[in-house]
Amino acid sequence: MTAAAGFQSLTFERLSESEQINRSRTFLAQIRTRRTVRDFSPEPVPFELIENAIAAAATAPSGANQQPWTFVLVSDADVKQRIRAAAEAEEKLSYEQRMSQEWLDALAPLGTDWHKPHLELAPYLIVVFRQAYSEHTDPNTGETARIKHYYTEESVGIAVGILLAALHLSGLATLTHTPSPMKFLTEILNRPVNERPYLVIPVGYPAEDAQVPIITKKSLDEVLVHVGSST
Ligand code: IYR
Repeated sequence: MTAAAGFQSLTFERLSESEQINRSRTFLAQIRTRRTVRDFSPEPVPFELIENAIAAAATAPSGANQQPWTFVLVSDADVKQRIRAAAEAEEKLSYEQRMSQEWLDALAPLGTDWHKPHLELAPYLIVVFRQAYSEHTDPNTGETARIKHYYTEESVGIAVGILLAALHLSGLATLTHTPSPMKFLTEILNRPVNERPYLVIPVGYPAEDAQVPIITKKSLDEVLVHVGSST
């Protein structure tokens, strides 16, 4: 599969310090403008933007380089409609019966509820699956062996981070949607049992009147603990 075929010298572009600072500041400024969007326009999106973002995500580091991800790209209106209907059925139960008051209170500032029109409106849904393990069939004996995968949660999380950054830098809006339970995605998208639904990401342009909650991110002081001196 993906075993290293030995070693080769690293290709690494050493930048001048001023170029490093420039790139670092530019990226920070760009990524700071990312928002989770729930109001989408049905306007189509250039396909290459989606393909390139998924290709970028697929460069992520992963446990034993096993690349335990599958990105199912849905643009078919009928399939999007089925995903919306199934997600709303689960979410309605969650919001009305399964989620604790503490959870509902924590979510209240985001203004979410069980209605998920974006699952139909956004031109693309990227449904991310995590491969808990894989299978290899010996071409000679026909025997199938199960291959253990390592750190799949971390690996897919990193890939999704790159995916969201790539889509944002391409001028697109995304939503990280976690319907629960997500088993309906396996059924609708006909995925094998080793693939576990991880996240649904509607992608597109924001609606013209898109609203987002007024929220803040923690300051650097709150998230960065430095052991050592910063010189
Ligand atoms: N999965 C639900 C609820 C939800 C939960 C959390 I934690 C969020 O940050 C946002 C939503 C939904 O998608 O509405």
